[in-house]
Amino acid sequence: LRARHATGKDLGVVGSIDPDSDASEARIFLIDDNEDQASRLMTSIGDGNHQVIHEIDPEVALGRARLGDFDLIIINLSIEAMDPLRLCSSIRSFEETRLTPILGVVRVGDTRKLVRALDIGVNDYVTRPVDRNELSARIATQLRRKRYVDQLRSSFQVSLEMAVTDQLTGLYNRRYLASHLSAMFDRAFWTGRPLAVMVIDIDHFKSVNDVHGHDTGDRVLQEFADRITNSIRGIDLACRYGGEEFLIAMPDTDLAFASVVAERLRQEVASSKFKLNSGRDELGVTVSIGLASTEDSSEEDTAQKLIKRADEALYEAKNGGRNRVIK
Ligand code: GH3
Ligand code: MG
Ligand code: MG
Ligand code: MG
Repeated sequence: LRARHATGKDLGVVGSIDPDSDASEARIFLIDDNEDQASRLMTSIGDGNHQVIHEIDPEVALGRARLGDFDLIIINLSIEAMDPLRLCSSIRSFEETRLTPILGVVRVGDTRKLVRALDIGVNDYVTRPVDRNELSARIATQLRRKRYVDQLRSSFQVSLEMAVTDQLTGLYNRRYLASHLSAMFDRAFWTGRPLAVMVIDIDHFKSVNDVHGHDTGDRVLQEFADRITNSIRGIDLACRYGGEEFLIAMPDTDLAFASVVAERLRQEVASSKFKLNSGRDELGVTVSIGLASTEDSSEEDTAQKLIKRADEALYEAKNGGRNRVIK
């Protein structure tokens, strides 16, 4: 399954989650204000293909941790230049490092500090003197966990986007519109700033399918969706409302301005042909557009009624001969 977001971003293939995927070549950030201990640790970590970056100054480390995109942060819990627990809790609180595993290095017997560190969100620890094999094993475990969380987050993100996206065109789907239009409508009502709705239907689209085939029809829908995306603002919400019917909700837009946008889109579609089979053929397409806005809303108006009024205007545009905008 592939999906395109309204911005044209490719969402990629929805991957399966593999917690055992290769755990080598991680970026590890070591925060330790003791040069000798740090270099001993670096040698101990040194066997994997990991890239280890050491920072001796904890204050500087705070900034670097946020920017470094690290897979694991190892902190010497005996640092003196800063309270190590404050360092850990800061790293936990930053958005960029909220989920980055932290491995503490503690002195044997420093149980009180260890308990507090674990409480703050340090994921695991090793005691000094550090056993090389134990360190490797604990690093591997944290890296595996990190990869698992990353994969889980990105596939969740993809699922979320797919649930609100129309697969063919990459525009939002009707479900997304349903969940957002009421809020846009309410906001227009409370702010007193108009919300305009544009319903667009491709003219004689059935004959595009009949003459050129369903695949060509699909490509026309995709190109038309791209033209819509290029002609609206970031705050506008464009969705595929039905088969060859699209809806654009435009906040802070009165009927007069919506007409200008609609007329520009109608003309753009009518005047520049759609390219088929990589440019060898071209197809002329026209659209009919119906408009409505909250300017002429009464008290009992709703988002659904607003769409209905735009639909009625569209119906008029069709009856009037198509390739036109009616408000
Ligand atoms: P009108 O000017 O009155 O809108 O005529 P029309 O032919 O566009 O309208 P009609 O509702 O009769 O036909 C719409 C067609 O759109 C029929 C349907 O097969 C086609 N269609 C709907 N969804 C898709 C799709 O996802 N892909 C393709 N290729 N065609 C689709
Ligand atoms: Mg129709
Ligand atoms: Mg149509
Ligand atoms: Mg239709």
